[in-house]
Amino acid sequence: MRTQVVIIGAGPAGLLLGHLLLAEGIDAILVERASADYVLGRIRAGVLETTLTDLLHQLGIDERLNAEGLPHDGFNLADGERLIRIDVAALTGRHVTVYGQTEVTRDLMTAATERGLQIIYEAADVTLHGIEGDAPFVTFRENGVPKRIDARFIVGCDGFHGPSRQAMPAHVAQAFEKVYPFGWLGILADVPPCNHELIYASHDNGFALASMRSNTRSRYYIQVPLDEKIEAWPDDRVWDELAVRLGPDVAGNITRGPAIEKSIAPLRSFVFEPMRHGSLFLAGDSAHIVPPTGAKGLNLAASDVAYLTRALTAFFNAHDNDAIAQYSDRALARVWKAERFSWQLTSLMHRFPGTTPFDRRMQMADLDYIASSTAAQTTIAENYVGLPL
Ligand code: RFL
Ligand code: PHB
Repeated sequence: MRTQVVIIGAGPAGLLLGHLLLAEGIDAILVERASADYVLGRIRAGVLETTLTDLLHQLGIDERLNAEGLPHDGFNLADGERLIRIDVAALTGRHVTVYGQTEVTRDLMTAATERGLQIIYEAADVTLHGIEGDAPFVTFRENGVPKRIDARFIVGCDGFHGPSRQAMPAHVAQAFEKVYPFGWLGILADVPPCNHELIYASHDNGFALASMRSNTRSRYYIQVPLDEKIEAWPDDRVWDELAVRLGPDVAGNITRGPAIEKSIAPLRSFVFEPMRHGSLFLAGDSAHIVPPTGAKGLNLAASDVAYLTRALTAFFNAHDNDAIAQYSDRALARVWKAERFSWQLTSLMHRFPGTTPFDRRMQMADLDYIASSTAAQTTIAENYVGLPL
C-alpha cells in the first residue's frame, strides 16, 4: 500500500489529523493497534477548548456536539468551605464545552466511515522504518498477514506507550518528566451532576473534582495514593469521600448511584523534544503528557494536529518546506505553557506526601488570593479556556 501520510494510532489526535488532511486533499491511512470498541471504551477527557471545537465545526463533524455539548462559562475552585468561581466568559469572552472524549472519538469514527478515511484496526507489531530519509514506511500484521505501507511522512499519534517516540534516535531526543506521588480515582455514574459547573476542590484529605458528561451523567474524581487498589474503594466509600472533600454546601446536592466505570490513573508531566525528526512527526500524548487537573491533554492533541495540518498542507499543496521545519518549535511553545498551567493547578489543589502545615497554609493563601484578585482569576481563566494557536 502507498499513501502520503501514515498515521499511527486512531485515538482523537490521529482521527482528527486524518480528517483535517482529507479535507485538504491529502491522503492518509491510520493504523491502530486496538479495536474500535476498545478505543471507545476508554473514559477520559471531558472539557473541550474552542481549539478543538472550532476544528470540529470547520470539518462539519459537529451535529451531536452542537446538540449535546454543554457550553460552560465558568468553573469553581473550592477550599472545603467556599466556592471561588472563575468567570471564564466574563474574563476572556470565551467558553469551554463539556462533551466527552468518547463522544468526540465516536463522531470522528462515524465520519471516517462516511468520508472514506481509511483506518486499519487491530494492527499488530506496528514498526516504523526509514524515518531519516524521505521514503519512510510502516510494517505491521493484519490478521496475522504481514503488511507494509509506504508514505512520504509518518505521524505518531500512538499515545504515551506507542512505538513512534521510541523510534526517535536517542542522540536527537530529550525527555522531561515529573511523576506525581498520587493518582486520580474516577467514577462515572448515571446521576445528575451536583453543580451546573465543574468544581475542583482542595481539601486536607486530598483533591476532588466534580465534573459531568451531560445533565444526567456525572464524572467525579478523588486523589488517591499511587499504590491504592480499586477494591479498597466500593461505591459508598467514594461517595462519602466526595461529600467530605467537596465541602458541606456541595455535599447536599450530590446524587449517589452505582458506578458504571471506576478506574485509577497515575498523574505525570512529560515533554519529549523534538516533535519532529526526519520524516517522523509526533502529536498528542505520544509527545507530551499533562496531569489532568487543567483539562489540557486532549486540547493539546488538537493544537498539535492543527499546526501539523498547516505544515503538511504547505508542504504538499504549496511545495513549502519551512512550515515542516517549524512544526516542533511551534507546537512545543504551546505545549510548555499548558504544562506549566497543569503543573501549577495540580500543585495548588493536591495534598502531597510530606506536606508540612506551612505548605498547606501556602496553598490556602494562594486560594484566598485568587478569591480576591481579578488579575489572578484572569490568569487562570485565560489558561483554562486555552491559549491562542
Ligand atoms: P490516545 O488517546 O492515547 O490514543 C493513542 C492511540 O494510539 C494507539 N496505539 C497504537 N496504535 C498502533 N500501534 C501501536 N503500537 C499503538 N500503541 C498505541 C492506542 O490504542 C490509541 O488508540 O492519545 P491521543 O490521540 O494523543 O489523545 C490524547 C488524549 O487521549 C489525552 O490527552 C486526554 O485523554 C487527557 N485527558 C484530558 N484531556 C483534556 O483535554 N481534557 C480533560 O478533561 C482530560 N481529562 C485526560 C482526562 C486523561 C485521563 N487519563 C485517564 C489519562 C482525564 C483522565 C482521567
Ligand atoms: C472530566 O470530566 O473527565 C475532566 C474534567 C476536567 C478535568 C479533568 C477531567 O480537569
